[in-house]
Amino acid sequence: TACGNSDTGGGSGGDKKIVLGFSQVGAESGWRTANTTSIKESAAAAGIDLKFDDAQQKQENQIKAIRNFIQQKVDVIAFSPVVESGWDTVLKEAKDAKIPVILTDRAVDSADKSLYKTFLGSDFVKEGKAAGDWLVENTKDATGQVNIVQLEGTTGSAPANDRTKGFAEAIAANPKLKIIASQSGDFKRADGKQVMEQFLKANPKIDVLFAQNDDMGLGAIEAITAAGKVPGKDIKIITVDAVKDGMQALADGKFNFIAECNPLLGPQLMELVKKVKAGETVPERIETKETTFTQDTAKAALPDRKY
Ligand code: GZL
Repeated sequence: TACGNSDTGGGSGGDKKIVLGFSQVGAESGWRTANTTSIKESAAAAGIDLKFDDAQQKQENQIKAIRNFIQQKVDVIAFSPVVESGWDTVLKEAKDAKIPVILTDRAVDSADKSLYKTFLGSDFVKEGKAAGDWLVENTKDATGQVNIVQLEGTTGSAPANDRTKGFAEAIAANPKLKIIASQSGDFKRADGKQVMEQFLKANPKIDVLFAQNDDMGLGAIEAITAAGKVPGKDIKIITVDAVKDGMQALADGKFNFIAECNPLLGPQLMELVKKVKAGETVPERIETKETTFTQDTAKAALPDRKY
């Protein structure tokens, strides 16, 4: 018989492209933009046919997108869940349709680990702990109470839950450190500014801001400056992410410390997609490598930052 290309699907050797359905959280921050770019560029480089959906930070849009991917019979589904809970039903539908699912960036709280093949992303508790450890180290000589305000990420999201947890556990080491106000700024610059304005009105003495991403910290700088205070001096600012704008603020002395959260997950995701499509086993958890920055190390690192 003719030995032309049999239709072996997207696996190795087949000539059909792997089709990946990806549901993205939205476009809320500099981190998200960099993450989306990494995913799109890596899919193209890997020869993977990417179906990309932006959920505008709404869980119902992500569920709709995943159902569409199931209808389209994509080879693999990957997504960054905007919140931790409420995924079991749609993930069971993907499992019943025999479409493997990969979690990237954020986790889900499903007890049933068979609903997804792997979770590729950062350890957000560690990021919160790194922020808290820096503050403990840098307030050792404080005489009175150190008043902290906290801008939390999107309510119900894994990064907000876990950064809050990691930070609180770390600062318990110094009883002078007190979180006097904490509220979500939804990982957005405008919301961060608004909430910081409220914090400033309600609290005459604020010593430290922990913003759970750079964008909310950058919004807060506008509010702090408008209130006649000096960011980085009158109010110390600690953030997470280390996107370019945040690293610039750190180098300029307006931020004091950043715990990096690496958004460049694209290349690893595409390797996992190929392995999962080929039926290979993959580790159930792959933790992103990342570091932290001070004002001095930010100045040195800025010229080479990719995002
Ligand atoms: C973290 C990611 C968070 C970033 C924010 O992995 O989910 O969402 O820290 C982004 O900047 O909006």
